[in-house]
Amino acid sequence: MRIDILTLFPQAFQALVSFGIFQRSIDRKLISIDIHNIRDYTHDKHHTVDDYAYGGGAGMVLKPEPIFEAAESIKSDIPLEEGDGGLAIILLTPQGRLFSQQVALELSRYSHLILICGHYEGVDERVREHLITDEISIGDYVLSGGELAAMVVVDAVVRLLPGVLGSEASALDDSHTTGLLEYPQYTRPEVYRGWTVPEVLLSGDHARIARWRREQVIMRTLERRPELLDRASLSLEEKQLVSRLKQP
Ligand code: 6GU
Repeated sequence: MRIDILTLFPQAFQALVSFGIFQRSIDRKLISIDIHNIRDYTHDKHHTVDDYAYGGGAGMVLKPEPIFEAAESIKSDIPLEEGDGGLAIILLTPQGRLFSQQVALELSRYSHLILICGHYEGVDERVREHLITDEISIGDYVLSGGELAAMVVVDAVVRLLPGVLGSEASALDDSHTTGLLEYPQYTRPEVYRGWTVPEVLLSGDHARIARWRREQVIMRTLERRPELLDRASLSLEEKQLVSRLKQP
């Protein structure tokens, strides 16, 4: 997968690309991540990226030209055979659709993502109307810019790509991939400050362990995120467990 990020703050992405899984994935050519400074696509002496809003109001708006030119310059150097069906051009904005594991999975199927980080009061509407194919928000709160959101999206998507994680199983078991939260994990020591590991995990009885974990998954989800259970596909036994746990 090829990932291009358009931003006014390229330095913000140093942390992302120096992170272990990204560096490894880049070295192994599973992904390429290129960061582009929107300012480099301006033509005036002052490298102007924003301007006052037509109609007035507080705050500046990102100008369309540098964003279009940056995206078009990236598009023009993609090999033809990849085609356009493999490309998503995504604007990170609090007005976008809510990001989730489901959306991450959807994006992981593209061969090329262009992520555009919004800033200031907003982005000229013509960028939305004529350039981007998707708008994503990472949650109902306001960030100063789309950079952190872009990193969240890249992290969640890249770890789903084949070969990126050491063990393919680990992504499948993750919280939210199953639609439910993960069971509690323990490692050595068996007793820490007097706090013990649940006996069942030391029993060596794999069927019992599997049952305990499944119960924990359901109890945890019911306690913390009950709305997730309504959407999950549960076995009859699991549904019975939910009803039992729901009893006062
Ligand atoms: Cl994608 N951008 C900004 N600026 N704020 C956000 C966001 C994005 N997602 C949640 N809050």
